[in-house]
Amino acid sequence: MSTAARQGSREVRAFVGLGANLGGDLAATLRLALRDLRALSGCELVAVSSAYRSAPVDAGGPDYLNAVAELRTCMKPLELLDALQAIEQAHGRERPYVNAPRTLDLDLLLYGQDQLSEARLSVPHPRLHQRAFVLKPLLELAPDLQGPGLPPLQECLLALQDQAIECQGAL
Ligand code: PH2
Ligand code: MG
Ligand code: MG
Repeated sequence: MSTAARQGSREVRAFVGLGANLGGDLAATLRLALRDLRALSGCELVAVSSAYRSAPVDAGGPDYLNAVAELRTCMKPLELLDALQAIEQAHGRERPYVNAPRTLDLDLLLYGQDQLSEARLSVPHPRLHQRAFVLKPLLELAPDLQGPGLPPLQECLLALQDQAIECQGAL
């Protein structure tokens, strides 16, 4: 039995989107972020998608490199959000305006089948099903995945053919 199960806390399958479009070697940044996710107590890094390059969607600046990580966690959603934001800060994240280019973005995409709508956090991520840079790596890890309150994700991805995205291989 895992420690979480012994202590009575629920283990949840969560997915985190990683993105970067500032600061030089984007793949190196994402690898360091994965190292930081691996080091979180209360989280196990279960799987990591390939890295994907794409132009910014609804934003400006250089191309992004994105990936998705699957976690098994006994952290509560806001606790996990705090941990993700601390990692972003450690990588020099600044927030001058909405959708500004960023050294590192870590988004909590899904937290089991939970639906949350709080001031700091909406889960599933509200734009998850409208973005190929999220769906492509997410469905690479979990092709049959469905999110609570979301339309069928494979169909959503098919409808986003206009969002060009290029697989760059393993991180
Ligand atoms: N993130 C955004 C806005 N636009 N576009 C791409 N391609 N990748 C991103 O990660 C991204 C974006 C806001 O978080
Ligand atoms: Mg984001
Ligand atoms: Mg974010």
